[in-house]
Amino acid sequence: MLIKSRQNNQLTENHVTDQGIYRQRRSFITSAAALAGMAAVPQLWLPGNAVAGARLAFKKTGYGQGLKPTSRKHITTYNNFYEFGTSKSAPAANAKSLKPRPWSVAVDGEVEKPGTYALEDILKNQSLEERIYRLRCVEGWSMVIPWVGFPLVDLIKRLKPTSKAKFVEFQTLHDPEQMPGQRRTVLAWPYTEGLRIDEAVHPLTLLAVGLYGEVLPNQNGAPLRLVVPWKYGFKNIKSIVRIRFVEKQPRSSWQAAAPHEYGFYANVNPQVDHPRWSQKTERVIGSFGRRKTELFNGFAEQVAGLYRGMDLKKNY
Ligand SMILES: Nc1nc2c(c(=O)[nH]1)N[C@H]1C(S)=C(S)[C@@H](COP(=O)(O)O)O[C@H]1N2
Ligand SMILES: [Mo]
Repeated sequence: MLIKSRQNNQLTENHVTDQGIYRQRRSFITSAAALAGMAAVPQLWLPGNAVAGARLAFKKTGYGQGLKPTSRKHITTYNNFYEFGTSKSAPAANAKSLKPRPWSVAVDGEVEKPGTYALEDILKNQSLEERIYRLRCVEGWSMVIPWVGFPLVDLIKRLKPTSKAKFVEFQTLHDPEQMPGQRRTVLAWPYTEGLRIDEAVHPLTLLAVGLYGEVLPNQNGAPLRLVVPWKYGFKNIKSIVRIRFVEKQPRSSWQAAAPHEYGFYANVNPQVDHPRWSQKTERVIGSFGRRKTELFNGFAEQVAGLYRGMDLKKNY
């Protein structure tokens, strides 16, 4: 995959500083590892003041190797993030007011290690990887995004949910100062999503902190957002500040807004239409034409077992 380098006129002082320090630190890590006679472990470089555009260290994976990533331009300017307005261009235009650092995530509910975790602590010793996944929006379009993140299960294991934890609920920041779109009640804020616990610990499920090898731009859900590649885009909740382990199925913001249109499961399924439009095909952002939508967005082999015996038309 080609990572387009940032043009000089787009570089801010912060970028230069971050990247300079990053390079120094990288060479230090590499030589220290060499001294110790070990292979260099991919290290995370995400200091408290990292800004969008700072490079991340990550390992490549085989996920999505055959897919052609959508351009960085499209990924970062064609967004759904209603906290910054309801048009596709609004998040890129308005998300500068979000301050993704310092950041913390509150963890509560049915869990042995509740508490408020600083982003740095969540990411400490956590190796990052790149996975290329197709994001299929329920509105009928898709794009291919090279995410940088880590499996949600890594965090869940550290938090130790109790046996009563059957679901995980996620919430986005609620702060109209930083998120001016929240002054209008287009959705019930904070944006809320949920997964069944077995979906949450599935190895495909990611927490993303970057894309195209760099710290997440605000409009894509900085500093931490969920990516569940076999579900419609709206499950991929952005800018997460709270994770709750619960016994009962949470109600997502979209379910609350229009329960007949948006279900809890929201699995990508060309055979189950949205009440107002077909889900059989999708428009590919950044190119002409459409493609056939795949069951579970192409991951049927890996996830169909989670839904064995369930009526997918009822559990949409
Ligand atoms: N907090 C929050 N998360 C959100 C949304 C939102 O409006 N608010 N939109 C969702 C929808 S509908 C989609 S398609 C994806 C889009 O992610 P992207 O802009 O990074 O491509 O984010 C999802 N996560
Ligand atoms: Mo979406």
